[in-house]
Amino acid sequence: MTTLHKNLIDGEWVGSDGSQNVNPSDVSDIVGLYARATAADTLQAIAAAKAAFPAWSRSGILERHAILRKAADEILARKAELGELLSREEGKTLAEGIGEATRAGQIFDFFAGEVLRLSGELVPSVRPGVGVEITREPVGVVGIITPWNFPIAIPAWKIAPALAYGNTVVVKPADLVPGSTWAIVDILVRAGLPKGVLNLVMGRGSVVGQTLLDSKDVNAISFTGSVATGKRVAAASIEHNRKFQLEMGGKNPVVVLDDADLDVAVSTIAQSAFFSTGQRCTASSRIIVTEGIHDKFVEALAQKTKSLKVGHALDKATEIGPVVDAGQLKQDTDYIAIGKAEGAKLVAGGELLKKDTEGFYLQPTLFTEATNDMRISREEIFGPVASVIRVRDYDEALSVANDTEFGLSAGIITQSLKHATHFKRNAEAGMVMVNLPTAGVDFHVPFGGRKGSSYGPREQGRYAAEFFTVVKTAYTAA
Ligand code: UN1
Repeated sequence: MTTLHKNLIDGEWVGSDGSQNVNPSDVSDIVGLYARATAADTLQAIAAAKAAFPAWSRSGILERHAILRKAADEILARKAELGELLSREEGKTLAEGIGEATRAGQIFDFFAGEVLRLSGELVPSVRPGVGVEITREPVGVVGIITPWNFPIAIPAWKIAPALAYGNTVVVKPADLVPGSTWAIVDILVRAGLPKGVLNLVMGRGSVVGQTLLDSKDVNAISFTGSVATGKRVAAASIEHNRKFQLEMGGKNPVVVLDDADLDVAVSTIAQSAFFSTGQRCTASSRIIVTEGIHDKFVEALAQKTKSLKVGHALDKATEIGPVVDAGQLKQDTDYIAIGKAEGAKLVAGGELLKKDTEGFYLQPTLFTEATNDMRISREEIFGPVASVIRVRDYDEALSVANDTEFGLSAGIITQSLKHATHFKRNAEAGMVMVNLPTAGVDFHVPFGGRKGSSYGPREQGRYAAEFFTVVKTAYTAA
């Protein structure tokens, strides 16, 4: 019999029935049974977080440091097992799963350190004899809503800073991948978190997510997911005068100039367009290539794309795992049909694949001769589908790169210092990558985008303090 993984509310594991978490590499493999929270459960979780806040927000820094440290140690010690769980529930390869679990451990480690580095400023007042202290205080109850594509790293990079800075949390993981979040919540509780500080409510967005949005007791929401849901988080949060942070989508450009090293161009772009099955908001989806290198590059990238080994996520030889589920697969194949109908040329992939196990297997797909006004160039596909847009020169490349509603990550492959420097300054994106994939970021520096990709302060690194704290300015007469 499969054990039921329950929700955590006010320090108690609760829930009596659950739904099955299915492996996208093999739909006959049930990863586990996970409880479904109701609206009433979610309200209880919020109430528990609210009740736990006064004590936790005043807890000693060593207590918070020790808990986060211990969690980091356990995540890192169990990275192989957690990575496997992640790959089973999400479908990215085992190497990617273990890499992501490692990243989660490093994030807890980083924020354990940040707890010990909390500081403020002491400033002289303009009035003699008066002192001014500027400090940061926790925000309160933080609602965390996470997507399915990074089942452990994204929950980690929201939960760790929330707790480090003294907030209490209600976390709702994506319905498709509850297992990884359940595992880190279990680890944190055993590491010594007091009851009510961290609450886990698994279930549907329309029930659990909506209850978080509607609650006046949720003081901040950190959300990563779709543009449509992000807009609802924003509207509901304005209503409650609540802080919110959104990380939504991307349509990330990578520019390849005539002077690019061809091997670097092909390997970095294959990596950021297709690895993790292209299911990253940082994935390269618009490959903007200048005339002189275009044909040579397209031929090499098409060949590389065809050579990528698609298969079961846990098979050691697999380079590209399955798509996460039937719904996402339909979205991907719909966009492939749209690309063809729009007149883009399909040069690699595009077909569903049959494997020994029944799963959502799709060949990595490359279009060429795309234009920037096609839907495949404007809308986020969120699958292993990328297209090449031919341009005359650097100036046209930059203007095409910036001609998008999104602005998360932008890349350039060039050996020219002049163009790399100009691109770093002029790309309208939160992150710029020179001779590197647009996806795959460090865990200790700010993450986030501009324009339609993101809203609010940056996530990760020291900059996370901006969202997870509020500033207080205190004046004292001597
Ligand atoms: C990465 O590219 O390393 O949902 C991270 C996403 C992003 C995370 C990307 N929030 O794809």
